[in-house]
Order: sequence, then C-alpha cells, then structure tokens
Amino acid sequence: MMTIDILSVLPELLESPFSHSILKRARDKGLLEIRVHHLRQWAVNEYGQVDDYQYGGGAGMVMMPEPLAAAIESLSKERPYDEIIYLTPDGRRLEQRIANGLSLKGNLLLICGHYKGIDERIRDRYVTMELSIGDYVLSGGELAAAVLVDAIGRLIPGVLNDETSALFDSFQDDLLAPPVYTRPAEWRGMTVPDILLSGDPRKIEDWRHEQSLQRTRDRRPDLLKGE
Ligand code: 6GU
Repeated sequence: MMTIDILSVLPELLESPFSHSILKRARDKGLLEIRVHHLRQWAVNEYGQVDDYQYGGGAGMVMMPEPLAAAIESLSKERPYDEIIYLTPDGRRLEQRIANGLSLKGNLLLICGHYKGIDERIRDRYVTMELSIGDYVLSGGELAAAVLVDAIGRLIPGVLNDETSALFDSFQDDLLAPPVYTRPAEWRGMTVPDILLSGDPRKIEDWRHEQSLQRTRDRRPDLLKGE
C-alpha cells in the first residue's frame, strides 16, 4: 500500500481528481491511500494565517515556515516519508522515469505552494525533491500535485490490468504511442490501415513500432536524441 499525503491551502481542488477511473480503482483496491490535509490546521493564529509579506519587499505573500514545519513534523510522526516533494515551477521537470521511480516508493508527502511560494528554509530543512510539471506557471501547486499523483498512481503494481498496461504508453520507451482505431472499419470514407485488420500479430507489432518511430521523429525528435 502506497500512501500519499498532500498539504494544501486549497484542498477542495483535490477532491475530484482522485475519485474516478483508475485512481479510484487503485484506492478501492487498497493499493493507494491519498490523504489531503488543510494547511490551516497548523495556522499560526486564530485567523488561520499561513502566509506573510516577504522580506526585502515585493508583491506577493510567502508561505510561513511554522505551519509547514508543524504539519510536516506532525504527519511524519504517523509515517516516515520516502520523499517530501515540493511542487514548484523551479523544480525538476517531471518526466516518465521520475514517475516510474516514485511509483515504487511507500509513503510520499506532497507540498503545494501558493502565492510566491514557501519560505526557503522549509525547502532546505525538509524537502527532498522539487518537481515542476512543465515550463509554464500555475496559480498553485494543487493541479500539479494532481498530475503527479495520477502519473504515479496508475503505475503502482496491480493497479492496471493487461488491457490498460502502462508498458505500451507513450514515453515508457522514449517513443510516442502509435495511432489507434476502433469500429467501424470505414467511417465517412476513411478506412483503418489494412495491417490492423490482417490478424497477423507480428506484422501488427512491426507496423506499430514503425509508426511510433515515425511519429516520434516528426513530433518529438528530442526524445530520440535522448534529450
Ligand atoms: Cl509544480 N507549480 C506551479 N505553481 N506552477 C507550475 C508547476 C508547479 N509546474 C509547472 N508550473
């Protein structure tokens, strides 16, 4: 059983993403537990304050160290974390191999930043990994956390069955996935490639691989160069 705890000031944003489809199944099967914690539980005062002005001036608030430290320490007493991950646009860019690695861990704590981010000392003291989901700015870390949990959750052993196997995903072998078709065999004059109807598994496998290569060359040559 993998446990993912998430610290957030907007836990409402994280209610739906884990309650459907494959992540729902992972939770129902007891393979994944997700707990979302409201950072305000650890606020510094009765007003629920968790952020403050930044030293040195400038627009935007910074998440204070005390609530984050209290939350991290309190949750860490319940279960030791393999990684404490801060979602931030200046983190390492998430890619498939990182998700693969994280899917084999036991307990993860995700910290969603807001405003201008969290006090640097929390990063220095507690955070073991910093991840971004791409080179653009989101208004908070929650949607990034949802993306990360989805990418990890579906890889946990036992979550996917043969039909949904992750082995053939785009990126799993640094190639994009080939095109796919379903019925009808002819739709508005457009047909399905003959090979897919041939019933010859070898030929189909070769065709798919060739299509994957072609598609990757056309769209993402950087993947072939191992960039
Ligand atoms: Cl992890 N957080 C925010 N706020 N923006 C992002 C991001 C994370 N990754 C890409 N953009």
